[in-house]
Amino acid sequence: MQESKRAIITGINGQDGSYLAETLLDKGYEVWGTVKRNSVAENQTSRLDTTYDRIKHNLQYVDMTDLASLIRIVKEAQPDEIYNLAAQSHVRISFDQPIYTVNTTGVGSLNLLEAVRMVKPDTKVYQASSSEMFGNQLDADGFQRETTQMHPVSPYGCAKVFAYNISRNYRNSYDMFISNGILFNHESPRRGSNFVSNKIVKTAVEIQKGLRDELRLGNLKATRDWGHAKDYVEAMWIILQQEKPDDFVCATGISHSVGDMVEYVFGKLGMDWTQYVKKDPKYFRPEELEDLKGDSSKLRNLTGWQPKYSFESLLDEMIEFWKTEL
Ligand code: NAP
Ligand code: G4F
Repeated sequence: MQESKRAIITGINGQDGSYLAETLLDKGYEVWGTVKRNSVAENQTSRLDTTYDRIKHNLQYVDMTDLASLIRIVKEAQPDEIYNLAAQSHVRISFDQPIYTVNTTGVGSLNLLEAVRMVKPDTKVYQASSSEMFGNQLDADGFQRETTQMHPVSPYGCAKVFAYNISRNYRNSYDMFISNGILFNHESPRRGSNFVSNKIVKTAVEIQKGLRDELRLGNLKATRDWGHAKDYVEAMWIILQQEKPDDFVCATGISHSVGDMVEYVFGKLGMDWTQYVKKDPKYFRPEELEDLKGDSSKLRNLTGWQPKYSFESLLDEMIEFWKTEL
């Protein structure tokens, strides 16, 4: 019988890490994961309820800024695949903590590549790249794709461009299997509640239940191409199963504004959003990425990947989650 494949997920307790752990376990993988030390240990595995019993012995404290801890887990796990998802992933917060963001999200990815190169260079590596790397650059048809120039507009975007480029450089220099998934925004009930989707849904449900009386937001005009994290972690796995390492955009191809999202969620809950939503300068960014819409033809044509969730079914699932949770 063939032995099961072994994968490490950095940032396994994040939104994507938790769904990817489920996906890989379902496919028969042995899953290892990294968590970062936190003074309140109880909350760290809150997204791992469905998988914890199967992975608890393979969780290790690792910080992306600590090369030694990365070397240790690669040595112990001897993985076939690594999914590098750990990052300071909040764009607005990257303006408050630019150096930490660059050290974790940018240099941290290089630390991982060095650990792999030193210990087990035949490991396949997935690098979690981002549509934030494009900044405000659009192709003539209004889409971003693999060939679109990258002009990031946040410290987070700059750090991700570094990680993307160093991944390509290691792939070419050392003949390593390293692929970038350039993922557009993806959400779920497990999304951090300071990202706009979960903030809108959670607060709207709280307002409906009489627990709050307003929702304070920044830019309502920005548009994003929002998908569901479950669809996108499947794409991560598909990307590492290709014959050759490469870079792929993953997106729905449909974009909506933050205002559209507010209107849909409040409408679903039977409320007039204009009565509750207030603009707050605190949530505007020093430089904003105005519009994102991805063309993922390369991934779709090569692998057949396509999303199962729509904008509406994604938000419906999030609304149902918060109605039960609150
Ligand atoms: P997330 O929920 O914020 O998860 C990030 C994970 O990284 C968490 O487990 C976090 O641990 C961990 N982490 C943060 N700093 C670390 C450090 N210094 N050392 C070790 N671990 C650290 O993000 P996500 O939404 O799942 O996204 C996964 C990856 O995809 C990220 O790299 C993100 O930048 C990228 N991405 C996300 C999207 C999206 O729309 N979700 C789109 C494109 C790319 P704690 O929870 O303990 O802080
Ligand atoms: O939900 P957001 O914070 O996501 P953002 O900045 O697009 O970044 C996410 O997607 C990237 C992929 O493109 C990832 F790489 C990154 O890790 C992260 O997952 O904000 C979405 C939009 C922005 O235009 C923001 O200005 O919503 C606008 N917004 C308006 N009011 C707000 C708010 N965003 C947040 N977080 N909070 C607000 O109150």
